[in-house]
Amino acid sequence: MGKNKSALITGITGQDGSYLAELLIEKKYKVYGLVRRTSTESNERIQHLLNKIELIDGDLIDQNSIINAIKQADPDEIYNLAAQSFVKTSWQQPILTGEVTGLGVIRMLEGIKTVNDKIRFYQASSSEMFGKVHEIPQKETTPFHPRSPYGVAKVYGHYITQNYRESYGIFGCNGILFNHESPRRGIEFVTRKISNAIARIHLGLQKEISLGNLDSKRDWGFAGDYVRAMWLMLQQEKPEDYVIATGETHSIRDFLDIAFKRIDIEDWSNYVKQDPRFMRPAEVDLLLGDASKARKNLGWKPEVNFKQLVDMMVDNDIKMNKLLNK
Ligand code: NAP
Ligand code: F7E
Repeated sequence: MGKNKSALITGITGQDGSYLAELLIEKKYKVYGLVRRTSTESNERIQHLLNKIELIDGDLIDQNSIINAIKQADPDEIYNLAAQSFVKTSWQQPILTGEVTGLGVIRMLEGIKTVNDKIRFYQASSSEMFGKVHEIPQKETTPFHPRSPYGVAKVYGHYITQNYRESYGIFGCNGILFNHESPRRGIEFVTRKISNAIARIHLGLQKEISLGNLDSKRDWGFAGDYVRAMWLMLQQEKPEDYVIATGETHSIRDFLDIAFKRIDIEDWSNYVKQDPRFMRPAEVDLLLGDASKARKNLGWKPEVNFKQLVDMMVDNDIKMNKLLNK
Protein backbone atom coordinates (compact mmCIF):
# COMPACT_ATOMS: atom_id res chain seq x y z
CA MET A 1 0.00 0.00 0.00
CA GLY A 2 1.36 3.45 -0.98
CA LYS A 3 1.86 6.28 1.46
CA ASN A 4 -1.17 8.51 2.12
CA LYS A 5 -1.09 11.79 0.22
CA SER A 6 -0.61 15.10 1.96
CA ALA A 7 -1.90 18.58 1.17
CA LEU A 8 -1.28 22.13 2.32
CA ILE A 9 -4.34 24.41 2.22
CA THR A 10 -3.92 28.18 2.42
CA GLY A 11 -7.13 29.89 3.54
CA ILE A 12 -8.12 26.80 5.57
CA THR A 13 -10.09 28.99 8.02
CA GLY A 14 -12.30 30.30 5.18
CA GLN A 15 -15.51 28.87 3.73
CA ASP A 16 -13.88 26.73 1.02
CA GLY A 17 -10.87 25.80 3.15
CA SER A 18 -13.11 24.15 5.73
CA TYR A 19 -15.07 22.09 3.16
CA LEU A 20 -11.89 21.10 1.31
CA ALA A 21 -10.20 20.02 4.56
CA GLU A 22 -13.23 17.78 5.31
CA LEU A 23 -13.06 16.24 1.83
CA LEU A 24 -9.31 15.54 1.99
CA ILE A 25 -9.55 14.05 5.49
CA GLU A 26 -12.28 11.76 4.15
CA LYS A 27 -9.85 10.77 1.38
CA LYS A 28 -7.21 9.93 4.03
CA TYR A 29 -4.91 12.85 3.26
CA LYS A 30 -2.62 14.30 5.88
CA VAL A 31 -3.92 17.89 5.89
CA TYR A 32 -1.88 20.98 6.78
CA GLY A 33 -3.35 24.47 6.89
CA LEU A 34 -1.56 27.81 6.65
CA VAL A 35 -2.98 30.30 9.16
CA ARG A 36 -2.09 33.93 9.66
CA ARG A 37 -1.74 35.55 13.04
CA THR A 38 -4.81 37.43 14.25
CA SER A 39 -5.52 38.85 17.70
CA THR A 40 -8.48 36.51 18.07
CA GLU A 41 -8.44 33.07 16.44
CA SER A 42 -10.55 32.56 13.33
CA ASN A 43 -10.91 28.79 13.69
CA GLU A 44 -14.71 28.73 13.92
CA ARG A 45 -15.23 26.87 10.63
CA ILE A 46 -12.55 24.24 11.35
CA GLN A 47 -13.15 23.81 15.09
CA HIS A 48 -14.49 20.28 14.51
CA LEU A 49 -11.36 19.35 12.52
CA LEU A 50 -8.62 20.70 14.78
CA ASN A 51 -7.55 17.28 16.05
CA LYS A 52 -7.32 15.94 12.48
CA ILE A 53 -5.25 18.67 10.82
CA GLU A 54 -1.97 20.46 11.46
CA LEU A 55 -1.87 24.26 11.38
CA ILE A 56 1.26 26.12 10.33
CA ASP A 57 1.78 29.86 10.91
CA GLY A 58 2.29 31.92 7.80
CA ASP A 59 1.00 34.78 5.71
CA LEU A 60 0.69 35.21 1.95
CA ILE A 61 2.48 38.52 2.31
CA ASP A 62 5.57 36.90 3.88
CA GLN A 63 7.66 34.88 1.38
CA ASN A 64 9.87 33.18 3.99
CA SER A 65 6.87 32.01 5.99
CA ILE A 66 5.52 30.34 2.85
CA ILE A 67 8.81 28.60 2.04
CA ASN A 68 9.06 27.37 5.63
CA ALA A 69 5.45 26.14 5.60
CA ILE A 70 6.00 24.20 2.36
CA LYS A 71 9.20 22.67 3.80
CA GLN A 72 7.42 21.72 7.02
CA ALA A 73 4.36 20.19 5.35
CA ASP A 74 6.29 18.61 2.44
CA PRO A 75 2.94 18.19 0.62
CA ASP A 76 1.98 16.41 -2.61
CA GLU A 77 -0.61 19.08 -3.31
CA ILE A 78 -1.12 22.75 -2.44
CA TYR A 79 -4.52 24.44 -2.63
CA ASN A 80 -4.14 28.22 -2.65
CA LEU A 81 -7.46 29.46 -1.31
CA ALA A 82 -6.19 32.38 0.79
CA ALA A 83 -7.18 35.82 -0.46
CA GLN A 84 -8.70 39.14 0.44
CA SER A 85 -11.86 37.78 -1.14
CA PHE A 86 -14.51 40.46 -0.55
CA VAL A 87 -14.98 42.47 -3.75
CA LYS A 88 -16.35 45.62 -2.03
CA THR A 89 -13.33 45.84 0.30
CA SER A 90 -11.02 45.68 -2.70
CA TRP A 91 -11.89 49.32 -3.52
CA GLN A 92 -11.14 50.39 0.04
CA GLN A 93 -7.92 48.32 0.31
CA PRO A 94 -6.76 47.90 -3.29
CA ILE A 95 -3.07 47.58 -2.51
CA LEU A 96 -3.56 45.00 0.22
CA THR A 97 -5.84 43.10 -2.17
CA GLY A 98 -3.14 43.20 -4.85
CA GLU A 99 -0.52 42.00 -2.36
CA VAL A 100 -2.51 39.05 -1.00
CA THR A 101 -4.88 38.04 -3.81
CA GLY A 102 -2.43 38.80 -6.64
CA LEU A 103 1.19 38.68 -5.51
CA GLY A 104 0.37 36.02 -2.90
CA VAL A 105 0.01 33.58 -5.79
CA ILE A 106 3.52 34.13 -7.13
CA ARG A 107 4.89 33.79 -3.60
CA MET A 108 3.26 30.35 -3.43
CA LEU A 109 4.63 29.42 -6.86
CA GLU A 110 8.12 30.65 -5.94
CA GLY A 111 7.84 28.55 -2.78
CA ILE A 112 7.06 25.47 -4.88
CA LYS A 113 9.90 26.24 -7.31
CA THR A 114 12.33 26.62 -4.39
CA VAL A 115 11.26 23.67 -2.23
CA ASN A 116 9.91 21.02 -4.61
CA ASP A 117 8.72 21.71 -8.15
CA LYS A 118 6.79 18.42 -8.28
CA ILE A 119 4.12 19.69 -5.88
CA ARG A 120 0.74 20.03 -7.63
CA PHE A 121 -0.81 23.49 -7.29
CA TYR A 122 -4.45 24.61 -7.33
CA GLN A 123 -5.14 28.34 -7.76
CA ALA A 124 -8.53 29.75 -6.73
CA SER A 125 -9.35 31.80 -9.82
CA SER A 126 -12.72 33.51 -10.05
CA SER A 127 -15.61 34.35 -12.36
CA GLU A 128 -14.99 37.97 -11.25
CA MET A 129 -12.23 37.94 -13.91
CA PHE A 130 -14.98 37.96 -16.59
CA GLY A 131 -16.47 41.15 -15.05
CA LYS A 132 -18.10 43.09 -17.86
CA VAL A 133 -18.74 39.91 -19.78
CA HIS A 134 -17.70 39.52 -23.40
CA GLU A 135 -19.94 36.51 -24.01
CA ILE A 136 -22.77 34.56 -22.37
CA PRO A 137 -22.24 31.98 -20.98
CA GLN A 138 -18.61 32.36 -19.90
CA LYS A 139 -16.18 29.52 -20.49
CA GLU A 140 -12.41 28.90 -20.26
CA THR A 141 -11.74 30.82 -23.50
CA THR A 142 -13.89 33.89 -22.70
CA PRO A 143 -11.74 37.08 -22.54
CA PHE A 144 -11.30 38.71 -19.12
CA HIS A 145 -12.61 42.19 -18.28
CA PRO A 146 -12.32 42.56 -14.50
CA ARG A 147 -14.36 45.29 -12.81
CA SER A 148 -12.73 45.59 -9.37
CA PRO A 149 -9.23 45.63 -7.84
CA TYR A 150 -10.12 42.11 -6.63
CA GLY A 151 -10.92 40.94 -10.18
CA VAL A 152 -7.70 42.48 -11.48
CA ALA A 153 -5.64 40.76 -8.76
CA LYS A 154 -7.26 37.40 -9.62
CA VAL A 155 -6.37 37.89 -13.29
CA TYR A 156 -2.72 38.29 -12.24
CA GLY A 157 -2.91 35.10 -10.14
CA HIS A 158 -4.48 33.25 -13.05
CA TYR A 159 -1.88 34.27 -15.62
CA ILE A 160 1.09 33.76 -13.30
CA THR A 161 -0.10 30.20 -12.61
CA GLN A 162 -0.30 29.60 -16.37
CA ASN A 163 3.11 31.23 -16.79
CA TYR A 164 4.83 29.00 -14.18
CA ARG A 165 3.21 25.99 -15.85
CA GLU A 166 4.64 27.07 -19.21
CA SER A 167 8.00 28.36 -17.90
CA TYR A 168 8.91 25.68 -15.34
CA GLY A 169 6.54 22.79 -16.01
CA ILE A 170 4.83 23.26 -12.64
CA PHE A 171 1.60 21.26 -12.35
CA GLY A 172 -0.61 24.31 -11.75
CA CYS A 173 -4.38 24.42 -12.36
CA ASN A 174 -6.70 27.41 -12.26
CA GLY A 175 -10.23 26.64 -11.13
CA ILE A 176 -12.39 29.48 -12.45
CA LEU A 177 -15.11 29.11 -9.86
CA PHE A 178 -18.38 30.98 -10.08
CA ASN A 179 -20.02 32.16 -6.83
CA HIS A 180 -20.49 29.37 -4.34
CA GLU A 181 -22.20 29.69 -1.02
CA SER A 182 -23.11 27.68 2.08
CA PRO A 183 -24.12 28.12 5.71
CA ARG A 184 -20.39 28.84 6.27
CA ARG A 185 -20.31 31.79 3.85
CA GLY A 186 -18.96 35.03 5.34
CA ILE A 187 -21.76 37.21 6.67
CA GLU A 188 -20.82 40.20 4.44
CA PHE A 189 -21.58 38.36 1.16
CA VAL A 190 -25.07 38.99 -0.17
CA THR A 191 -26.49 35.45 0.14
CA ARG A 192 -25.53 34.97 3.77
CA LYS A 193 -26.41 38.57 4.62
CA ILE A 194 -29.92 37.82 3.32
CA SER A 195 -30.32 34.37 4.88
CA ASN A 196 -29.17 35.64 8.26
CA ALA A 197 -31.41 38.73 8.14
CA ILE A 198 -34.43 36.64 7.11
CA ALA A 199 -33.81 34.22 9.96
CA ARG A 200 -33.68 37.17 12.37
CA ILE A 201 -36.85 38.73 10.88
CA HIS A 202 -38.58 35.35 11.31
CA LEU A 203 -37.51 35.24 14.96
CA GLY A 204 -38.56 38.86 15.62
CA LEU A 205 -34.94 39.99 16.14
CA GLN A 206 -34.75 42.38 13.18
CA LYS A 207 -37.26 44.39 11.15
CA GLU A 208 -35.65 44.94 7.75
CA ILE A 209 -32.55 44.46 5.63
CA SER A 210 -30.51 47.09 3.73
CA LEU A 211 -29.06 46.02 0.41
CA GLY A 212 -27.40 47.54 -2.65
CA ASN A 213 -28.03 46.54 -6.28
CA LEU A 214 -30.85 43.97 -6.49
CA ASP A 215 -30.61 43.46 -10.24
CA SER A 216 -27.20 41.84 -10.65
CA LYS A 217 -27.26 38.16 -11.55
CA ARG A 218 -24.99 35.40 -10.33
CA ASP A 219 -24.44 31.71 -11.07
CA TRP A 220 -24.68 30.45 -7.48
CA GLY A 221 -23.67 26.94 -6.44
CA PHE A 222 -22.94 25.08 -3.20
CA ALA A 223 -19.38 25.30 -1.83
CA GLY A 224 -19.39 21.62 -0.81
CA ASP A 225 -19.84 20.65 -4.48
CA TYR A 226 -17.15 23.06 -5.68
CA VAL A 227 -14.29 21.77 -3.49
CA ARG A 228 -14.72 18.34 -5.15
CA ALA A 229 -13.86 19.99 -8.46
CA MET A 230 -10.66 21.47 -6.98
CA TRP A 231 -9.47 18.04 -5.89
CA LEU A 232 -10.43 16.43 -9.22
CA MET A 233 -8.34 18.99 -11.16
CA LEU A 234 -5.18 17.94 -9.32
CA GLN A 235 -5.82 14.21 -9.97
CA GLN A 236 -5.68 14.52 -13.79
CA GLU A 237 -2.74 13.56 -15.99
CA LYS A 238 -2.31 17.09 -17.34
CA PRO A 239 -2.67 20.44 -15.55
CA GLU A 240 -5.45 22.52 -17.10
CA ASP A 241 -7.85 25.33 -16.23
CA TYR A 242 -11.56 24.70 -15.68
CA VAL A 243 -14.75 26.73 -15.28
CA ILE A 244 -16.88 25.44 -12.39
CA ALA A 245 -20.49 26.66 -12.39
CA THR A 246 -24.09 25.45 -12.30
CA GLY A 247 -25.16 26.88 -15.68
CA GLU A 248 -28.08 28.79 -14.10
CA THR A 249 -28.19 32.48 -13.25
CA HIS A 250 -30.44 34.28 -10.76
CA SER A 251 -30.82 37.88 -9.61
CA ILE A 252 -30.60 39.05 -6.00
CA ARG A 253 -34.39 39.51 -6.29
CA ASP A 254 -34.78 35.80 -7.16
CA PHE A 255 -32.70 34.92 -4.09
CA LEU A 256 -34.94 37.16 -1.94
CA ASP A 257 -38.10 35.55 -3.40
CA ILE A 258 -37.08 32.03 -2.45
CA ALA A 259 -35.51 32.96 0.89
CA PHE A 260 -38.57 34.94 2.06
CA LYS A 261 -40.90 32.14 0.88
CA ARG A 262 -39.05 29.85 3.30
CA ILE A 263 -40.52 31.93 6.14
CA ASP A 264 -43.89 32.19 4.36
CA ILE A 265 -43.52 35.80 3.17
CA GLU A 266 -44.57 36.30 -0.47
CA ASP A 267 -44.27 40.09 -0.76
CA TRP A 268 -40.96 41.19 0.76
CA SER A 269 -41.01 44.81 -0.45
CA ASN A 270 -41.63 46.22 3.05
CA TYR A 271 -38.68 44.31 4.51
CA VAL A 272 -35.98 45.36 2.03
CA LYS A 273 -34.44 48.85 1.87
CA GLN A 274 -32.00 49.96 -0.79
CA ASP A 275 -28.93 51.70 0.59
CA PRO A 276 -26.32 53.41 -1.61
CA ARG A 277 -23.60 52.34 0.88
CA PHE A 278 -23.85 48.83 -0.55
CA MET A 279 -23.54 49.86 -4.20
CA ARG A 280 -20.20 49.38 -5.98
CA PRO A 281 -18.17 51.85 -8.09
CA ALA A 282 -18.34 49.33 -10.94
CA GLU A 283 -20.70 46.36 -11.03
CA VAL A 284 -20.55 42.90 -12.54
CA ASP A 285 -24.08 42.68 -13.93
CA LEU A 286 -24.38 39.10 -15.07
CA LEU A 287 -22.42 35.90 -14.56
CA LEU A 288 -23.38 32.57 -16.08
CA GLY A 289 -20.87 29.77 -16.42
CA ASP A 290 -20.49 26.93 -18.90
CA ALA A 291 -18.82 24.05 -17.05
CA SER A 292 -19.04 21.53 -19.90
CA LYS A 293 -15.25 21.00 -19.95
CA ALA A 294 -15.33 20.01 -16.26
CA ARG A 295 -18.33 17.74 -16.84
CA LYS A 296 -16.52 16.00 -19.69
CA ASN A 297 -12.92 15.78 -18.38
CA LEU A 298 -13.50 15.62 -14.61
CA GLY A 299 -16.93 13.96 -14.53
CA TRP A 300 -17.95 16.83 -12.21
CA LYS A 301 -21.46 18.15 -11.75
CA PRO A 302 -23.19 20.05 -8.96
CA GLU A 303 -25.47 18.05 -6.63
CA VAL A 304 -27.26 20.92 -4.83
CA ASN A 305 -29.64 23.14 -6.82
CA PHE A 306 -30.47 26.82 -6.28
CA LYS A 307 -33.60 26.33 -4.15
CA GLN A 308 -31.93 23.65 -2.02
CA LEU A 309 -29.01 26.03 -1.43
CA VAL A 310 -31.21 28.98 -0.40
CA ASP A 311 -33.36 26.79 1.88
CA MET A 312 -30.25 25.22 3.45
CA MET A 313 -28.86 28.67 4.27
CA VAL A 314 -32.09 30.09 5.70
CA ASP A 315 -32.77 26.94 7.78
CA ASN A 316 -29.25 26.97 9.17
CA ASP A 317 -29.44 30.64 10.12
CA ILE A 318 -32.76 30.11 11.89
CA LYS A 319 -31.15 27.33 13.91
CA MET A 320 -28.01 29.37 14.69
CA ASN A 321 -29.94 32.48 15.70
CA LYS A 322 -32.23 30.44 17.95
CA LEU A 323 -29.18 29.02 19.73
CA LEU A 324 -27.51 32.44 20.01
CA ASN A 325 -30.62 34.05 21.44
CA LYS A 326 -31.72 31.28 23.82
P1 NAP B 1 -12.97 33.37 2.51
O1 NAP B 1 -14.04 32.66 3.28
O2 NAP B 1 -12.95 34.86 2.51
O3 NAP B 1 -11.55 32.83 3.06
C1 NAP B 1 -10.36 33.49 2.77
C2 NAP B 1 -9.23 32.83 3.52
O4 NAP B 1 -7.99 33.51 3.22
C3 NAP B 1 -9.37 32.88 5.06
O5 NAP B 1 -8.92 31.65 5.58
C4 NAP B 1 -8.41 33.99 5.44
O6 NAP B 1 -7.91 33.87 6.75
C5 NAP B 1 -7.30 33.75 4.43
N1 NAP B 1 -6.39 34.89 4.27
C6 NAP B 1 -6.71 36.17 3.98
N2 NAP B 1 -5.60 36.93 3.91
C7 NAP B 1 -4.56 36.12 4.16
C8 NAP B 1 -3.15 36.31 4.22
N3 NAP B 1 -2.58 37.53 4.02
N4 NAP B 1 -2.34 35.25 4.48
C9 NAP B 1 -2.90 34.02 4.69
N5 NAP B 1 -4.22 33.77 4.66
C10 NAP B 1 -5.04 34.81 4.39
O7 NAP B 1 -12.98 32.90 0.98
P2 NAP B 1 -13.72 31.63 0.29
O8 NAP B 1 -15.09 32.05 -0.09
O9 NAP B 1 -13.50 30.42 1.09
O10 NAP B 1 -12.90 31.55 -1.09
C11 NAP B 1 -11.70 30.80 -1.18
C12 NAP B 1 -10.88 31.30 -2.35
O11 NAP B 1 -11.63 31.17 -3.56
C13 NAP B 1 -10.49 32.77 -2.28
O12 NAP B 1 -9.23 32.89 -2.91
C14 NAP B 1 -11.55 33.48 -3.11
O13 NAP B 1 -11.04 34.70 -3.61
C15 NAP B 1 -11.76 32.43 -4.20
N6 NAP B 1 -13.08 32.40 -4.83
C16 NAP B 1 -14.20 32.34 -4.06
C17 NAP B 1 -15.44 32.23 -4.67
C18 NAP B 1 -16.70 32.11 -3.86
O14 NAP B 1 -17.78 32.31 -4.43
N7 NAP B 1 -16.63 31.75 -2.58
C19 NAP B 1 -15.53 32.16 -6.08
C20 NAP B 1 -14.35 32.21 -6.83
C21 NAP B 1 -13.13 32.31 -6.19
P3 NAP B 1 -8.64 34.56 8.06
O15 NAP B 1 -9.63 33.55 8.54
O16 NAP B 1 -7.51 34.79 8.98
O17 NAP B 1 -9.30 35.82 7.56
O1 F7E C 1 -22.09 40.18 -4.19
C1 F7E C 1 -24.85 42.56 -4.92
C2 F7E C 1 -23.44 42.98 -5.28
O2 F7E C 1 -20.49 40.25 -2.29
C3 F7E C 1 -22.96 39.60 -5.14
C4 F7E C 1 -16.80 36.52 -3.80
O3 F7E C 1 -16.80 35.22 -3.25
O4 F7E C 1 -18.03 35.77 -5.71
C5 F7E C 1 -18.06 36.69 -4.64
O5 F7E C 1 -18.09 38.03 -5.13
C6 F7E C 1 -23.84 40.66 -5.79
C7 F7E C 1 -23.10 41.90 -6.30
O6 F7E C 1 -20.29 38.46 -4.10
C8 F7E C 1 -25.50 43.72 -1.55
O7 F7E C 1 -23.42 44.31 -5.80
C9 F7E C 1 -26.48 43.82 -3.47
O8 F7E C 1 -23.60 42.25 -7.55
O9 F7E C 1 -22.10 38.31 -2.48
P1 F7E C 1 -21.25 39.31 -3.16
P2 F7E C 1 -19.43 38.84 -5.39
O10 F7E C 1 -19.08 40.27 -5.42
O11 F7E C 1 -20.16 38.28 -6.57
C10 F7E C 1 -16.91 35.88 -6.60
C11 F7E C 1 -17.03 34.80 -7.65
C12 F7E C 1 -15.61 35.90 -5.90
O12 F7E C 1 -14.59 35.45 -6.42
C13 F7E C 1 -15.54 36.71 -4.64
O13 F7E C 1 -14.42 36.31 -3.85
O14 F7E C 1 -24.76 41.13 -4.82
N1 F7E C 1 -25.33 43.11 -3.64
N2 F7E C 1 -26.59 44.20 -2.19
C14 F7E C 1 -24.70 43.03 -2.47
N3 F7E C 1 -23.55 42.43 -2.11
C15 F7E C 1 -23.16 42.48 -0.82
N4 F7E C 1 -22.03 41.86 -0.43
N5 F7E C 1 -23.92 43.17 0.13
C16 F7E C 1 -25.09 43.80 -0.19
O15 F7E C 1 -25.73 44.40 0.67
